[in-house]
Amino acid sequence: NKKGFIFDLDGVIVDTAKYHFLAWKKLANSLGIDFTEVENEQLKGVSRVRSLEKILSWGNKTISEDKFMELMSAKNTDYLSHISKMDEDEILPDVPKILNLLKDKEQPISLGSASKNARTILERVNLKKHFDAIVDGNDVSKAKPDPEVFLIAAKLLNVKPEHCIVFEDSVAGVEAANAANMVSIGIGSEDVLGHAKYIFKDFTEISNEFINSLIEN
Ligand code: B16
Ligand code: MG
Repeated sequence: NKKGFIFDLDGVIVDTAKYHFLAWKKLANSLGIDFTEVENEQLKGVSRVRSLEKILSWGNKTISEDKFMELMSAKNTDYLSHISKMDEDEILPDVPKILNLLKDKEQPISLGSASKNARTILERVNLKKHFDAIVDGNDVSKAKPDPEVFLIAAKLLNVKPEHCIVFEDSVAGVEAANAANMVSIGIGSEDVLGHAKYIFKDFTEISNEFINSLIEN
C-alpha cells in the first residue's frame, strides 16, 4: 500500500510562522497599520504578494507598484535575517519521528509549501534528504487555497490525489487539501482548523497506529 504524504512547511515542520509574524508586524506597523495574531492567522499559507495586499487593504492603503515591490523585498530581507539563525533545534516536536516512520513504511513524501524560501529552510534544518519531492512557492501559479501546490506534489509522487494525506496548519492550506480531494490533517487548534478531516495539536499527538491506519485505508 502506497499513499502520498504531503507536508506544509511553515507551522508544520518548523515554527517559521513566528518569523513571518515578526516581519509582517514590523512592516504593517511602519505603515501605521495594526497587526496582531488575529491578522497573522489570515496570512498563514498565503503567498507573499497576497499577504501584502491583505495588509494594505486592512489599513485602507494604496501604494505604487514600485513601493509594493520595495516593501515585499524589505519583508523578505527581514524574514531571512531570522531564518539565517535557524538550526535543527527549530524542527517541531516529533516531525523527524513521523518522517522516519513513513520512510520505514516506504511511503512517498513531498513538501507542499507556499514559501519561496522553502528549500533554504529545509537545508538549514537538515531535512531536505527526507523528501522525495519538493513543491514550493516557486513552482505554483495559484496560491493556497487553490489546490495546485498539492496536485503538483501528488503528480511528482505518482500517487492519485485521493490517496494523498496533507498536514497543514493554515485555514487556506486545509481548504486547498480538501479542494484537491485529499485527506486533510490540521496541525493546530480546533477553533481555526475545524474544516480539516482530522485535527491534532502537534505531531506528538499522532500515534504510529494512526499513521498505519492512514496507509492501510
Ligand atoms: P515566503 P507554508 C507560507 O508557507 C507561510 O505560511 C505564509 O505565511 C507565507 O507568507 C508564505 O509561505 C510565503 O512565504 O514569503 O517565504 O515566500 O505554510 O505554505 O509552508
Ligand atoms: Mg503553514
